Amino acid sequence: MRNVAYLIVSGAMLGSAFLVPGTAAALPSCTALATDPANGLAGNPFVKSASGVIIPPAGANASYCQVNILYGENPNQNINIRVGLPLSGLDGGTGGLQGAWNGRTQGVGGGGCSGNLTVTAPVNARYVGSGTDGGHSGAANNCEPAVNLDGTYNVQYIQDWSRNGIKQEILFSKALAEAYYGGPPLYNYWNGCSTGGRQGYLLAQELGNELDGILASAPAIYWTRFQTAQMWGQIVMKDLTGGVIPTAKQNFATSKATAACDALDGVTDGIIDDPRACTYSAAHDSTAICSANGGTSADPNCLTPAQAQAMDKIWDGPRNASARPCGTVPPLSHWVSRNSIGTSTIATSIGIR
Ligand SMILES: [Ca+2]
Repeated sequence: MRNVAYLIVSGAMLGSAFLVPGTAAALPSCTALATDPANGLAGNPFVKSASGVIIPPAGANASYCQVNILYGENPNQNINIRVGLPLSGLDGGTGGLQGAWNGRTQGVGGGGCSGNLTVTAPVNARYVGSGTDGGHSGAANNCEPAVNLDGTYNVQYIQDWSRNGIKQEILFSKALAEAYYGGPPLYNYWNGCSTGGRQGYLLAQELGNELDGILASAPAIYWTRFQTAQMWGQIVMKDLTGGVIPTAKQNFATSKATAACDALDGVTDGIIDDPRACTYSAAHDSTAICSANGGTSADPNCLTPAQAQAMDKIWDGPRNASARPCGTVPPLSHWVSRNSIGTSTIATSIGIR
């Protein structure tokens, strides 16, 4: 309700100066956005700190007004929010509907467990751009603080990262745009991929009335299945072979599977359209097994029986105690096993070297 009330108060400014020449002097400068209580930051009990500064042009990046906010409703909540505003007419902006602004806002999302405080792309396109660190400013993409040392969940961290940060990001960006330019945005958008896509889904569910359009690319949602499948390949390799199957051997196995199933979709193009239709088994393919291990392959990347069995299980995906698939469909492990991720980032994250 606090945010709703805040927006209603800001709404009193509707149409007061927006696009009306000769009244710019009544509007706040970039600096005043953070220092004048009329603009919603100074004096806000949940704004721990705020600043507004004009960033000079740098290379291809346009000059803009950068507002940084540290938001928190308790000592353990510390959400950094950045709003980049193309310069208003008062601050020297030109070429837009008001100053350099195109009249729209665009919130941008993060990836993995990281946030995103880079707003230059939307700002250069004349949007009011916004981002948040999701409440954690530590090492980039570090999910570990979500679980406390005693094994309990860090609920503040999880809630701030999953919903609180992006919701405040949107609300502050819209309110600051209205304050800075003297009128409300014409349209408000969200633009995110992976975690940013997931954030788009969250915003649609919980803040849908505040946005006109949401670009939720490759949304990383349904984590109980998604992350189970993402770790599946590494777990299988560790259990069956004691470590990572070298990438070259994974690629060898992939080439065998591709050769066996490529044509199932009617086009021999090196792509298996639906991996679920492929019943190829490396463990049952003697040409994939090294001759030294009972197979017929002399290829330097041939497989041991354990490696072949592991590849089969990776392709099959995780199953629960009832042997029912319990990962994403098709299993993300299909994808992981065909990428270097399988032997680097994720493997490292669960202790495989
Ligand atoms: Ca094909």
